Amino acid sequence: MLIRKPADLRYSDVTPRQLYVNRRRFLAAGSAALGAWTLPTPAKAAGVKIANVVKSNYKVDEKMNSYEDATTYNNYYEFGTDKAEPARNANTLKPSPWQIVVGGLVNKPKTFDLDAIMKLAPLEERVYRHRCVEAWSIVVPWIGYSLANLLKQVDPKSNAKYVAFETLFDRKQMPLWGRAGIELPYVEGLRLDEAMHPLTLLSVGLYGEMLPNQNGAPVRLVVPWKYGFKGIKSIVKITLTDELPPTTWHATNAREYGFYSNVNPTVDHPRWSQGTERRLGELFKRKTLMFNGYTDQVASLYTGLDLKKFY
Ligand SMILES: Nc1nc2c(c(=O)[nH]1)N[C@H]1C(S)=C(S)[C@@H](COP(=O)(O)O)O[C@H]1N2
Ligand SMILES: [Mo]
Repeated sequence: MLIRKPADLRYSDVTPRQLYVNRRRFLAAGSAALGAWTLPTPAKAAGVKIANVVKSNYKVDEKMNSYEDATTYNNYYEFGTDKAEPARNANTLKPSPWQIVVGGLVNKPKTFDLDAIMKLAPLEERVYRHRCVEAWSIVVPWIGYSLANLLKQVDPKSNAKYVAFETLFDRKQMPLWGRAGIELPYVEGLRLDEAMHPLTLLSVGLYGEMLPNQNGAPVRLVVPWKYGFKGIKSIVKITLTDELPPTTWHATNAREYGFYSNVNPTVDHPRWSQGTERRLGELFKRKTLMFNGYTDQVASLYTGLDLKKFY
């Protein structure tokens, strides 16, 4: 494989998936995929291969879910609240051109366009467990890099304690927004040390390809030791702050969803157990692991914190 320095990587380095690999998906990607030198047609980034991805050691030793599982069973309320709806409805989202505005308590506020995001750090493939608070889970080969790479570029001020994230909210691109039943834009937040943790992934792709819209194109978060809703999709804004940022699910129902939302089999949701989960594609439930199995890496972030109180 041709290896190039990250600085040489361009968003336009993405190449179309070869026709014979999966004709149906290629057709879904549409005619834009025929022009390898152009940006993919906005709504059709799915099926577009990402070049120069390095394999990461962050790889769980479990069977991966299928591309089908990961891209047809989704939560993206802006495009419908049923699991099958985002895959059907998110084609109205335009993931290009795209910008993420990064500011707040930083010394070097900066706006990143997609090209800059794609080449900011070497793109890695990381196979993570991802567990939804609704007790289903999935193992996905994500593509991206540690969010810390981006945060370091804006140089957080010493009084910055939290990072707030915001999803795009555009009624034209999200015509079903009124059915979401949550306040929009979707917002999320992390403590700064959580955001700087190497496991916290800024993701631009999965299964070797750019993120399909329903998975949060063109750039989303994956925080594998927390419930899936912390993995905010289609990010347009990142703000460093000294105050606990509002988070969508906490704002919707504070009793049921906390700020931390670490995967914790000993703290049940008020309406169901968090002790077990169903891996998509499997018949029998499996035990949910503390911090979703990432205890060795993240437990030290929470020494002295009462995880029942700070759920
Ligand atoms: N903007 C936005 N981000 C979101 C959501 C959403 O509804 N809107 N759902 C969250 C939830 S509940 C989960 S479980 C994950 C699902 O990610 P996936 O569809 O890629 O598996 O996205 C999270 N990010
Ligand atoms: Mo979720």
